[in-house]
Amino acid sequence: MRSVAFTTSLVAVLLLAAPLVPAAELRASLTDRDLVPVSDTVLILSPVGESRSATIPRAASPPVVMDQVNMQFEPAVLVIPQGAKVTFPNSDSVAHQVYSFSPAKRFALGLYRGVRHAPVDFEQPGLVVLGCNIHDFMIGYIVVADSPYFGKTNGAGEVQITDLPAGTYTVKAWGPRFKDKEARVLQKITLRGDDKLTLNVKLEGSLLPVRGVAGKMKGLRY
Ligand SMILES: [Cu+2]
Repeated sequence: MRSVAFTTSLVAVLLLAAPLVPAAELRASLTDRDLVPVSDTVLILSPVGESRSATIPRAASPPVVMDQVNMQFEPAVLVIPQGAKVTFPNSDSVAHQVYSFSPAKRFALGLYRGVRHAPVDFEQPGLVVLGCNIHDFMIGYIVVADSPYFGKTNGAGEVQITDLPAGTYTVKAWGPRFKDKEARVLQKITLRGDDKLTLNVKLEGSLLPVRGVAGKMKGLRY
């Protein structure tokens, strides 16, 4: 009887403690070598070694949206976890024909307006470059992350990633200004408990000039 009572109270303590499990967070700020903020850039924290077991199980979640507005993909850069589904509604009055030839996901959606196609599965991590067969200038990016821990820099080049389990992570980045299609490994970090880590990263090497893929077409109307 004593052991049952002990077990019961231990369970109660664990339940009470559950909401208090510490989680770490990372704030990062990305600039180019001229200290210009690098926006619309995805940061992925991939657990390393034993830390991989900290990865939360893949849960079925509603499809993420990659819209088409004013003949641009919206958002221009979308980051999703591996296994996520994406819908590609067309909010324009003209029809689009969305496709990708990227190794991480080849697909093509027949010419359409509105919501006509079923969500697309993204099972392989990597970069998926989107185009439209009708409008060559349309370009969008889906980054399929090999980890549920990611974020995207805002206009000031800043990103915050919260609820990180303790562990060691490889920090990787990819954005439209990168010349490679592979995410660039920035560094390894180890987070304990409720660490709050700040990284100020100056991306070495040359990046494509700032113009903004979406910005290029600003003002164009049809
Ligand atoms: Cu189009």
